[in-house]
Amino acid sequence: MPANYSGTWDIVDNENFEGYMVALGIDFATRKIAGMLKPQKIVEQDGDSFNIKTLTSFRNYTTSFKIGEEFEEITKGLDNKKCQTTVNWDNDKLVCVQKGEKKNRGWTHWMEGDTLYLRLKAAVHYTVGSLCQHIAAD
Ligand code: VL7
Repeated sequence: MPANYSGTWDIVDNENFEGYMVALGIDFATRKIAGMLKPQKIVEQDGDSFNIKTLTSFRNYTTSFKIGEEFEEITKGLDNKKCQTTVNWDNDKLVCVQKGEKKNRGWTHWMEGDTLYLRLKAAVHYTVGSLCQHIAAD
């Protein structure tokens, strides 16, 4: 049985979000707005099938994938890039690789107790960790 990430999660803290956005080439004005946001995540999971929504008052972003199946991801409303994306299990961690223009791009989700974590990375020198809190299960 894989881990179950389903639920509604409120991000309570971001670490180096600015550095991650710089690595993606996001312009100054957009970074200032985005840096203030505390997105909410809604994860719908059916075994190895996922739908992850990241919601804010500014922009929303949705990804759907099946574990181990590469798909074309357009990071619309973020840095608007095309990636060949694959998500796999690493034990109970969700590990995403986003192949494309930016090197070393991807993210990892894991859970500790009632807390969901997300680390996003792009390029080599910039990482962002988002600390999220589990607020309600489906
Ligand atoms: C993606 C933001 C910053 C541009 C707008 C800010 C809007 C919210 O990849 C993500 O989640 C994965 C794992 O849960 C599933 O898709 C989150 C948000 C990172 C990157 C770029 C700033 C413009 C922020 C939509």
